Formats: sequence, structure tokens, C-alpha cells
Amino acid sequence: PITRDQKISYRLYLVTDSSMLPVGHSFVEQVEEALKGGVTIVQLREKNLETGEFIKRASALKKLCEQYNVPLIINDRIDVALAADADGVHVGQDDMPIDLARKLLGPKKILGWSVSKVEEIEKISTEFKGCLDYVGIGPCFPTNTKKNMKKKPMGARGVSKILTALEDYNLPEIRTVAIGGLHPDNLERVILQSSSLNGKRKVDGISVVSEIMASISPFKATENLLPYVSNFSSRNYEFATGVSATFDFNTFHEDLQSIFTNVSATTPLVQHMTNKVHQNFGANVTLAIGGSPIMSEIESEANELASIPNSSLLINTGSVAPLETLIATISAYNSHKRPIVFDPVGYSATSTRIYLNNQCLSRGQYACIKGNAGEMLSLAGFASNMKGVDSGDVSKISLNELIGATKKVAFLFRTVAVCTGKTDIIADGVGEGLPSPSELNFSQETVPVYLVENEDLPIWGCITASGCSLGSVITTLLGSNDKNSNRPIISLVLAAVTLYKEAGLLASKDCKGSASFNVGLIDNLYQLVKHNEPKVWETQVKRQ
Ligand code: TPS
Repeated sequence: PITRDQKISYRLYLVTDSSMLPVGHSFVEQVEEALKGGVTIVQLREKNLETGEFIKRASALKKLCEQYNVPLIINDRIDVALAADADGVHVGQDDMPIDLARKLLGPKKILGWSVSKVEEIEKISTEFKGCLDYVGIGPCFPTNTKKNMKKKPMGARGVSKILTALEDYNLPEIRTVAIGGLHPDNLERVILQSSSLNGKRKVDGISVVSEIMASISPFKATENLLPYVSNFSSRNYEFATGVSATFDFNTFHEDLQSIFTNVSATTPLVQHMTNKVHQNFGANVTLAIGGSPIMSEIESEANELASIPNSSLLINTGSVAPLETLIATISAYNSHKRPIVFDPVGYSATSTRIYLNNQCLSRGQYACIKGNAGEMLSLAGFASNMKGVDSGDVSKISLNELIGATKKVAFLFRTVAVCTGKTDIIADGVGEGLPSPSELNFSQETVPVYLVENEDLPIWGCITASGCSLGSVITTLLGSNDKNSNRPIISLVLAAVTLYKEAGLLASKDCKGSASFNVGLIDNLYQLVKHNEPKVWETQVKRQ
């Protein structure tokens, strides 16, 4: 038998459900195909079988799993597990307490628990100390598999919270799998984003039900999942932007000129889903720097737009588009590996906005997330008193605190986070700027940070959509990227922020007031790109 002291692989954990088999498929054959395809651990989950039938099925499955040297876990029923001599038991929050389960199960069998809260991890370190082998963390996403699901989907951010708690409570022995609504279209970002804040812990595997049990070709479905879980250590970002590059800050300034040349050469198609105040200004800003703006909130054309070479997407949640349209568009750009910039307008101003923004955040991978100080602080989970969609009273917040929040957002969402303000803070949570792309050296603390600064210009606050339009500039530059130019996201974001701040500085010098500043901003963006001499710009990027 397989015992808990052996090294168990949780890489690809199949949880069964006999109610979702395709017509004509037998339960045992379905599981055997999955075993052949490469699942590393199996859980028999039966909610409606009589005890006798349950034991029969468990015994049959035990024999089968043995042939593949894969452990068999029984859901909930310790008696069934003992009767069939299965290798372990998985219990949910409403099932038997963990210490009791361990007592009944004896010292050798594997014991797992479904968790979703930090308090549950605390219990593992106190009253349940030494009892458990692994936890199933979820649900990540909505799922139809579990009836009457009481818990809300937690997204990768929730998984990261649990992984961070396992580090905080010093539980290195507990293994982890993520579960709930996991499918090939979201696995890469879930695996990339799920990480403890100290960077030491990723999930050990993922667990699925419907992806395999409801498949007409369970062997293929399993085989298809394996590559996602077999390279946990990579920080490869190619799936989100189609490019893969490393960043060298020492040569960044020399590259600036060709970054802007490449924008004109590629004329990126920049889809804006943005608020009405920004639409016209954003379109003009995009045109001024050589992009081609399209204001579209039509779900049925998202896929076509995303498939156009050098397309990119700006989502500004001041947009009036329905959530389903936003999510469908996000999915389209993610699946075409085209970059998305996310601007969570007024992130925590109302519960409606928190919900909308969190839904968007958990349903996509973003190349860049841009916000003002208030937005960045609330995204990072630090308290912030947001007033409407303005940046609230952040005057008492120090630059260091803002840098901390920006690093956290960058790391949590594995994105390039931009916090706008007097000093713009850019944090590279993709870690393209690190000399050695070793996953284990990468944590919230080691996220590289860059600062862009020129004069303090209060006039920025006197025009509408100035922050939103930085989003347009970043998105345009990201759109210019493709396999041919293959630039790191961070270099394009830094170039965009520098250009925009420089244009603002020049516009402020010869404006009469906010209206001519507005016009001057567009004029200067146009001139700066046309003359393309970044060497003479006053605005500078520093590495922190
Ligand atoms: C290892 N659980 C949470 S979500 C879900 C289940 C069964 C359904 C996912 O289905 N962790 C482990 N085993 C469990 N039984 C649970 C958690 C509970 P789908 O992949 O079809 O979305």
C-alpha cells in the first residue's frame, strides 16, 4: 500500500464524479483512461451510492490504481476507505473533524482537507497539528460540479492567500492542490499567479473533476493537462502576450528610440473599453502616437479584433459594458496572446465596483494594471478611503508605502503594475528585470521597481481622463510588440510612462490653463514621437 510517509505526487489530482460521464462511457474505463493519460492521484467521490456499492466500487478502483502505482483517496467516508484498504481520505469542511478522522484512519493513511480560509490553516498548525498531509484549495472559479456550493470562488488571489498562510504558520509539510473550475483556458495564469508572498510556495498540483470526467476522450483531456502542471518552476509569460523576453535596464535608454519607431511601423489596433469621458480623448492620444484606436464594446467582434496582428486591449472599468462582455473580451485577448491593460477605475468606491473589478481581475491575465494611489492601495488589500473615482486622500501616504502596494499588486497578479502620481511607480511582477529567472528567488520583496519623475504638476488634476489616457499610451506601445520585436513588457510600459510624463511637462510650460494643457498634451505627444529624440527628454526613469 501507499502510505503518507512516501513521496506522493499531487501534480494532477483526479476527483471522480460518476454522474457526468458522457453517454456510453463506463466509470471504470473513464478512470483508467485518465490513469493512462497520467493523473498522479485519484479520489473516489460518490455522493449517492449505498455503502455496499460504494465499497465495491472503491475496491475495484483500488485494484486499478495499484496497477498504475497511483494512490486512491476516498471522499468523506473513512469506513469505506478502511473497508477497501484505500490509501487515504479526503474530508470537507462539513465532514468529520480532522483530528478525529486521523484517529480513526490510523497513522499511515493519507488525509486531505478542503480549505478556503486562513483560519482553517491556523487550525492545521494548532488543534490538527500533524494530522494532515495535503489541502485542496478552492473553489478557484465557479463550477457546476459541486451542488449547493456555499463558498465564493476565490481566484488565484485567494489561493495565494492560503499559500501565504501556510508559510506564515510554518507548515512546510502540508502539500497543496488548487481546485474548482480549472480548465486549460485558465490553468496557466492560475499556476503563474498562485504563490505565497515570500515566493517560496507554489501549488504542488491541480485537481479537476469535469475536465476529465465529462470528457469524451478522457485520455486526451488528461494528457492535455499535464504540460501545464509539469513545469511549475517557469515564469514563462508568453501565454499572455505572445512574447518572451528578458529585460536589461542598462540598455533600456538606448532602446527607447526604436520602441517608438516600432509603434509607427506596426500601427497597433488599440481596442478601448472605457468610460465616456475618456473615449474621445483616448482615441486622440492613441492617434497622436501612431496607434489606431477602436472603441468597441461588442462581444461578438472581440475575437476578430483580438486576432488582428498588433492588437491590444485597454479595459477601463469606468466602462458601461456589461460584465459578460468584459469577460468575453478579456478571454479573447488572452487566448490570442495579445496584451491587455487593466485600469480598475474607482476600485473600491462602491461594492458594485469591487465586484466588477474583482471578477475581471480573476478572469484574465493582464500585461499591465494601472491605477492611482487609492486604487493601488485598495488592490493591494491596504485600507484606502476612496472618494468617488478620484484618488482620495492619499496625501498622508508615503512614497515607500505606495511602492510597497505597487509591488504587492505586481506580484499578486503577475503583472507590470503602474501607480500614477507625482512620482509614477512601476513594479515588474513578471520579473523580466531579474538577472536570474529563478522562481524561488522571486518574491513580493524582490519585485524590481522603477520610478519616473519630473516636476510636480498640479494641472494634471484639472483635466479629465489624464490617468485613463496613460492607459491608452501603454496599451498602444504594448500593441506594437510581437514575435518580431519581442520586447519585455516592462520596457514598453516604462517607455509609455516616460513619454506621457514628458508630454505633460512640455504642455504645462506653454499652456494658459487646463483647456490648452489638454490640447498641448496631445500636440506634445505627437511632436515627441515624430521627432523621436528621447535622449534630450527631461523626464528620467530610475531603478529604485
Ligand atoms: C482535493 N471540491 C471543491 S471544488 C470541487 C470539489 C469536489 C468541484 C470541482 O469540479 N479538494 C479536493 N477534493 C475535493 N473533493 C474538494 C477539494 C472539494 P470541477 O473541476 O469540475 O470544476
